[in-house]
Amino acid sequence: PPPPSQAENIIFRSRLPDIPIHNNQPLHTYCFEKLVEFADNPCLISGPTGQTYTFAETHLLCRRVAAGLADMGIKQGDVIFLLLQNCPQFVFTFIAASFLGAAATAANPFCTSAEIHKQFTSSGAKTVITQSMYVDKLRSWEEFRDGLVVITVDDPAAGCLSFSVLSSGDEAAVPEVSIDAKDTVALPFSSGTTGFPKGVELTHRSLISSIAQQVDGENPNLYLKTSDVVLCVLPLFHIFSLNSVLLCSLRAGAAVLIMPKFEIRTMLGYIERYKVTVAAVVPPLVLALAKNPVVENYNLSSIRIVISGAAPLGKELEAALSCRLPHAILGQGYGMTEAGPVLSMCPAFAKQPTAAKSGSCGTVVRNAELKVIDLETGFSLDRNKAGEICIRGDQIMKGYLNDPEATLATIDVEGWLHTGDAGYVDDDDEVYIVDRVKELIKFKGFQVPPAELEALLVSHPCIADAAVVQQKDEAAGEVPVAFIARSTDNFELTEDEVKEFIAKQVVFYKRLHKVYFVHAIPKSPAGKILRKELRAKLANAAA
Ligand code: 4UV
Repeated sequence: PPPPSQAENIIFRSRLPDIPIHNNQPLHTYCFEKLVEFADNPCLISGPTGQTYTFAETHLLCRRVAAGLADMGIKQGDVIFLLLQNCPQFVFTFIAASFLGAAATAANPFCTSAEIHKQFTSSGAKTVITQSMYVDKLRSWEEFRDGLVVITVDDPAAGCLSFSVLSSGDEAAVPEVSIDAKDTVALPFSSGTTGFPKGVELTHRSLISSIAQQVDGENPNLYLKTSDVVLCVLPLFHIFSLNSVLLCSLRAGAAVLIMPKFEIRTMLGYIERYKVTVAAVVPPLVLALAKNPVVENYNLSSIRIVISGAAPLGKELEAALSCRLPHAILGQGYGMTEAGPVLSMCPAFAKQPTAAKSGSCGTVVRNAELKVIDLETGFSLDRNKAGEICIRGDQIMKGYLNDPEATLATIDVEGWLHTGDAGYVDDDDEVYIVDRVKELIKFKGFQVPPAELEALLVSHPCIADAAVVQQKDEAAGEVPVAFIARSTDNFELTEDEVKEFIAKQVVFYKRLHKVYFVHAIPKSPAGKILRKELRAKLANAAA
């Protein structure tokens, strides 16, 4: 029989009133809508070179690169592959794709050749924009041998083109395309609540909605000023940095200080030199800022906002950073790639700030609905009751690329996106995350999909069955550990051999930290791994 239905959903909304959001335009038009107001202000600052591009120059370069891509045959609907550390060219190419009605997908350049290739084929990308030091990761691909166009932003490696073929395009010759707000413009990869990484279709409408929810209106939830300098140290291939750092700054007229990679002294030096005012960080970075003794040698007094996201932030850590940065507002954003990504944001970041409690992820963004559902019944729950967090609004993804089944499992027929996060909303509308009920493991905020590691493990001839779950870790938040059932006649397989077998095939943050040998992996009658049981085993062992 069909389950009994609930008469009415209990829905939570922002403390801030809804605003008009003009999300029926292309993303680049929206981002540069107020260009004339701050055309000559700094837009992108390259940390290593100090080179600064004004908003006008950035806009011009985006159009030139769009024309350059068009000259190379990139058309509306195509996908461009970015394999880059943070750099200005990432920005030019991403926005250029928007101009053409194309989409960009970006991968972590530290990934292995095989990992990158998976995303490349699954995204259907045509052209790769990268750095010469990563080209070796592409050389073994059949596509490379068959003439794949690879463009490098530095001196081109053999068989590659220089970025100047794009940046010397004729800005007056950007093809006119008619872009539908429901067209995909960004294609980040995420494993969501289950399985392998999938292309997340974020449309012009979703991203505009998400940016507007943060920085638009009389009283923006995340108040960015034209005088702000926003630290871009988190990787732009991840949605947190792409959306809340880059795109929000473009829209609001704030400067973005681009750092190719994290190194504590370099970062502190930049903060001091460029007078960074807003820092988007992940909890391990909060740890470094709060505890590393070198911090004492730098003047960080320019920082007025620190946004932490992508993983849980402990209260003690937040308090420790507060001591170091007494003048800054510290708070969290809660995001999920599929949700566009921001679900909630600290209300103390608003132009007219309201208080947020330590440990909370802020309040749900405006122009959106959030509910908390009972994990068993699916019924929505009242305040202070924990269940699965669901979100609805124009900002959420269109769906997973070429995967209607996974889409349907994540966005229900009423348009609610199910996050796989367990949490509650308190009496002050603040959102708290208490657990993750999906498979996903987060190492320093990086996604580690267990299904991927399990598939690799069972490909080993001595492994009969495997399950990967998270174990709590001081430095990384969580680390992946494996439970392994050996094939009966191969009992000599050791922990180190298993770790080594995986380490060779994956990016550093997916490496196994521990291997537990078991007789059998606990499964439900339907054959699903009982991850809760395994996680409980680890928790008991630690206690
Ligand atoms: O898909 P994803 O890798 O996406 C993210 C996005 C994070 C943010 C945070 C603030 C922003 O302003 C923004 O633009 C993007 O992490 O991983 C999604 C999962 O990460 C966990 C949670 O399990 C999500 O489903 N997570 C994200 N933010 C938090 C968090 C948080 N503040 N506290 C606890 N867990």
